[in-house]
Amino acid sequence: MFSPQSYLVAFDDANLDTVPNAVAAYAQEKGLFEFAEADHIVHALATPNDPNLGFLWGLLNAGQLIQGVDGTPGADIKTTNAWNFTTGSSNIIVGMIDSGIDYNHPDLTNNMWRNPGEIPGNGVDDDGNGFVDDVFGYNFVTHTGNPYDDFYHGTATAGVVGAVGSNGVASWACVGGCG
Ligand SMILES: [Ca+2]
Ligand SMILES: [Ca+2]
Ligand SMILES: [Ca+2]
Repeated sequence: MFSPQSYLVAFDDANLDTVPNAVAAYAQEKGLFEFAEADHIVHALATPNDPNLGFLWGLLNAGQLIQGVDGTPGADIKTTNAWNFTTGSSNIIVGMIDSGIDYNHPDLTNNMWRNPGEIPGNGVDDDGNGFVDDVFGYNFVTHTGNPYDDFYHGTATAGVVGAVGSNGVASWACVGGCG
C-alpha cells in the first residue's frame, strides 16, 4: 500500500459474506493489526436529471443565483451526498398534513401511497378505519375521501419529500425536480 505498514490482503472467494468475516477476524487480532477494513470500490451516483434541481438551495446550494439572489454555498442538507448512499425506499410511508396533494401529478403519482384496504368511489369504508373511500388519505376540510390539493402547498411539500427522482420530470410542484 502507499503508506508503510499497511497491507492489501487478497484471497480467493472474496464476496459480500467472506470479506466481512475476514475483516472481523483481522480486527480481533489487536496485537497484530491496528485496524482492518474492506477495500471498497466507491462509485459516485450520477447527478439526478430532474430539471430545475438547481432551484432548490435546500437540497444543493453551490451559491447559485436564483431569482436574482445569490445562494450561500454549502447551506443545504447535503442531499447529493446522501443520495450516494440511498435514494429512499418504497417501504417508508410518509404522512403529510397540509393543503392536500395532487395525487395525479406526473412526478408524484408513481410514489403515492394507496390504501390497500379501500375500494375507491363506492361510498363504503371498506377497511373500517372510519373514513369512506380514503385511498390517498382524507380531506378533513370537506370530510371526504378526496384529499386533492386545492391550494397546491401540500403538493409542493410532497414533491420535496416524495417526488420520483431522476426521471427527467419536474414541475413547480417541486419547484422542478427534487425527490
Ligand atoms: Ca376507509
Ligand atoms: Ca371505499
Ligand atoms: Ca422528478
